[in-house]
Amino acid sequence: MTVAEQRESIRVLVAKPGLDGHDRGAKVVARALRDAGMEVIYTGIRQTPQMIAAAAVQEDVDVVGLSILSGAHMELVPPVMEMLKQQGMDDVIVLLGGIIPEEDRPLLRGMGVTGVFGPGTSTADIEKFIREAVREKRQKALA
Ligand code: B12
Repeated sequence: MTVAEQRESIRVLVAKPGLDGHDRGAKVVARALRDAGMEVIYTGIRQTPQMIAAAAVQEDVDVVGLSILSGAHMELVPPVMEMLKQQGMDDVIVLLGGIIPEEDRPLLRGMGVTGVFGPGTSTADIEKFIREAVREKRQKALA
C-alpha cells in the first residue's frame, strides 16, 4: 500500500494545462475543496503535462484535477495521462473540469479520466465525488 492510500486526508492537485488564462473555475474549485478540509495544491496557469505530472509525484496527491476551458482538452489530456503513467502515477484519480462537449466525454473516460464537470457544477458535488472516489480506491487497496 502506498503512503497516499494509508493516510486519512485527501490531497488534490488542481492544474491548469494550456496557454489560456481561464483560471477562475480552477481557483473556485481549489478554494472550495480547501474549505472542505482537503489539502489542495494549485499549480497556476500555463502548465505543461510534464510540470503537472512532476507536481503530482512531488506532492504525492490522491487526485489530479485538470481545468480546461480553451477547447484544447483532446490535445492536452492524452499527454498528461501519458506523463502520469511514465511517473508511475497511472492509478491516480484524474478529474477534468471546464468546457467539455458531451461527445468528447466517453473518449476522455476511455483515457482514464474518472469524472468530467462542466459549467454550473456545484462544488459540493465535486467534493462528494472526490470523497467517494478516494474512499473506493483506498478500500480496494486494503482488500
Ligand atoms: C470569464 C471568461 C473569460 C475571462 C477569463 C477570466 C479568468 N481569469 O478566468 C476572459 C475575459 C479573460 C476570457 C478571455 C478569453 N476567452 Co473566455 N470565457 C469566459 C467565460 C464567459 C466564463 C468562464 C468562467 O470563468 N466561468 C466561471 C467558472 C467558475 O466556471 P468554470 O470555469 O466553468 O468552472 C466550473 C466547471 O467548469 C468546473 N471546473 C472548472 N475547472 C475545474 C477543475 C476541476 C479539478 C474540477 C473538478 C472542476 C472544474 O467546476 C467549476 C464550478 O462549477 C466562458 C464561457 C462559459 N460559459 O464558460 C468563456 C470562454 C471559456 N472563453 C472563450 C474564449 C474563446 C476566450 C478568448 C480566446 C476570447 C478572445 N478571442 O479573446 C479569450 C482568451 C484569453 C486568454 N489568453 O486566455 C471560449 C472558449 C471556446 C472553446 N472552449 O471552444 C468560451 C467558452 C466562450 C465561448 N462560448 O466562446 N474569457
